[in-house]
Amino acid sequence: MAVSESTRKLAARLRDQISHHDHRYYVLDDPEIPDAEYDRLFAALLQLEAEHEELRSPNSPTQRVGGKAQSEFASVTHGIAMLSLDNAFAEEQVESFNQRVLDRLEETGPISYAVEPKLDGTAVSIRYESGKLAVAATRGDGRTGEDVTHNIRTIGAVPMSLSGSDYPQVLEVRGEVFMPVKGFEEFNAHARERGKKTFANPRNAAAGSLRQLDPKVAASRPLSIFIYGVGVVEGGSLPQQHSETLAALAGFGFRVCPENSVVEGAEGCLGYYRAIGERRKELAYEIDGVVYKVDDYGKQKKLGFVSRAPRWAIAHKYPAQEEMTKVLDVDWQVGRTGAVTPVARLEPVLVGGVTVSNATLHNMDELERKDVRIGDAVVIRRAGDVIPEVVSVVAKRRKKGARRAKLPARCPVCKSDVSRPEGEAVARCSGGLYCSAQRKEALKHFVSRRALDIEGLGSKLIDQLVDSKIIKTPADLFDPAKVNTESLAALDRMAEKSAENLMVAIEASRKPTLARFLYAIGIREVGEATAENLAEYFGTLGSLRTASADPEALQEVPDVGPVVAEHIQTFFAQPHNIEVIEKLVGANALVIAESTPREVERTHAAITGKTFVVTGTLSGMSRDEAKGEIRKRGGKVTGSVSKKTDFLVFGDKPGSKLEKAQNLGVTALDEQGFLKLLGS
Ligand code: 5U1
Repeated sequence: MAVSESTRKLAARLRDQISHHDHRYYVLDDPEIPDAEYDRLFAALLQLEAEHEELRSPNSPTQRVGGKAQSEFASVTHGIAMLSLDNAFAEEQVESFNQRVLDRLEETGPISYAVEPKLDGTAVSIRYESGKLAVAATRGDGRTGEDVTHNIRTIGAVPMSLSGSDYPQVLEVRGEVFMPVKGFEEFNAHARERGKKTFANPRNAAAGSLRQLDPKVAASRPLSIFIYGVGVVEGGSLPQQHSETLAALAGFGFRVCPENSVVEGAEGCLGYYRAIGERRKELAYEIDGVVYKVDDYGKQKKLGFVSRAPRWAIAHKYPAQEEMTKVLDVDWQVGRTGAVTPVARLEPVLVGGVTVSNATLHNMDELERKDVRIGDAVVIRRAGDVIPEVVSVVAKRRKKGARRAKLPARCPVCKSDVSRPEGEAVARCSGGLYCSAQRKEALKHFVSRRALDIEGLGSKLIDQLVDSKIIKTPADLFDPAKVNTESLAALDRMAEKSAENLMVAIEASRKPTLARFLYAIGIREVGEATAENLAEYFGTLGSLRTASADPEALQEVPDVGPVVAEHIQTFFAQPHNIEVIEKLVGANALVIAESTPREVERTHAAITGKTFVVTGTLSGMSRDEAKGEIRKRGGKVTGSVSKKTDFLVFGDKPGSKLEKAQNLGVTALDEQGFLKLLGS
């Protein structure tokens, strides 16, 4: 049956609406409608396309979930070659570059440079014809790349159709596909948990996702893109300045890096390099440098290029985050929960300006999968605040006699049995609190900033206090016969004044909230958000203890599933845990600020039953107040964004959660939007 005009119009309207909301969400980080509303639009279009074959189109937003798998990668010849960039590693090289530009242009005044971060992803060219996405290709050798249109379509930040009407009829844009850091870390953590292969770095994650014949794979990965330039432009024109072209591209619906800017001369470039370098750790995406481009296209043309790199641009690299070194041995570290983790002891190597001599191998599964052996040459990686890790073995360099590390049968610290249940990645020491390593880690967690927050009680002091047998459990910290100014002052590098300060800090920590206390006692898999939900639900430690015998009751609490419920049950069933808790609260060592469990007002339809994450600094209330308001209305608050999150409430400096939410299709609300929701 032919499709009626009204159905055709309805499909077109739905496509326009969905594209508009994709842009608001993925490109502008500023969604207009809640998720559920978007899902309804999407489902309506899917249904129309399912009912009427004529309405299906490769550029429909429904294709973002992954269309048909390809049988091979076709090759695509780039209309204009995709250039590469020369690199500068030192300030003098940037000054020489600027001087060469001035000399060739026969100018003396400062040159305006368009500057932006250089992302560590994979370069692509995307061609639009009459405003519609036509073909997308990898860089390949610069002249010919692979057709990855099917995968590029799955990236929410890539428009299927251009906005406005003044775009060139043929427009090729160039940019970098990348996997935001948070998405990468969560992807790997998830893969690790399931014993699956992890990605070495976000760059490989992006490249690997594009090199898939089945677009459903790319659709399931949190990819994004920044557009940084153009190739072929026909049937229309763009501004004469690179910076203005970027603004025009943003106007057509592309995502350009928000950090892009214009600076004057080499000094301006170096200032930008330093400023971005300082913020490198906090950016939601990995960068390996910044790029300086002569802003004026007329000048770019005059300068031309040599071989495959333009004379008008240069990449200024930051110190590498990956280096090669040798594994001297594999040590075994015992964590708070008894997990026995292999740690590679390395020939010290400078990575990103810091000497690294140890790197984690995560767990036995990873060690075996990566097949790291003692004596191997390995690539290690240190990014942001994350612990350095062994990424891969340089197999070609393996020498005869490279030995496999063996999981010790006994805990290297307390000599208790180490067991690794069949099929599990993690091996554990069975010593519990008998094991001083577990005790030390448990104590470090107990006093940490988000737990009891005892300032000045750092890792080395805890080691000393445990090694010198002054304390064994958290309760001992509050026992004046054990921890006092004299016993503290007798420790290494502890002056009387520091001992006094520490006693004041211990005193100040005596009134934790129930949520902090529950987080501090270190029940497995009870993070801050779960601790808050438990505190909110049960109100008192006593009620939680009573309920702990009943996993079903525990699962009534938002965020608590069968695994966490079992951990809670196991924790409260251990006599030694009860003994510590009773010492802590029994003699009023700690006075826990408990509350009566709140009868949740189940009246607020927009919030009840929905899952929220709150991030960044809000101006009109604290994050805790915001969470309280959500809970009052029957909403749940969790700590990290996942597909199950309904709303992300974000304030200033939202960090990578916003990016993650954007990539997962979670509705992000700024403070105003949140207040509206509260009031509605
Ligand atoms: N940000 C950015 N990355 N990047 C890579 N701009 C940029 N420009 C490039 C490349 C290869 O090339 C043009 C200068 C041609």
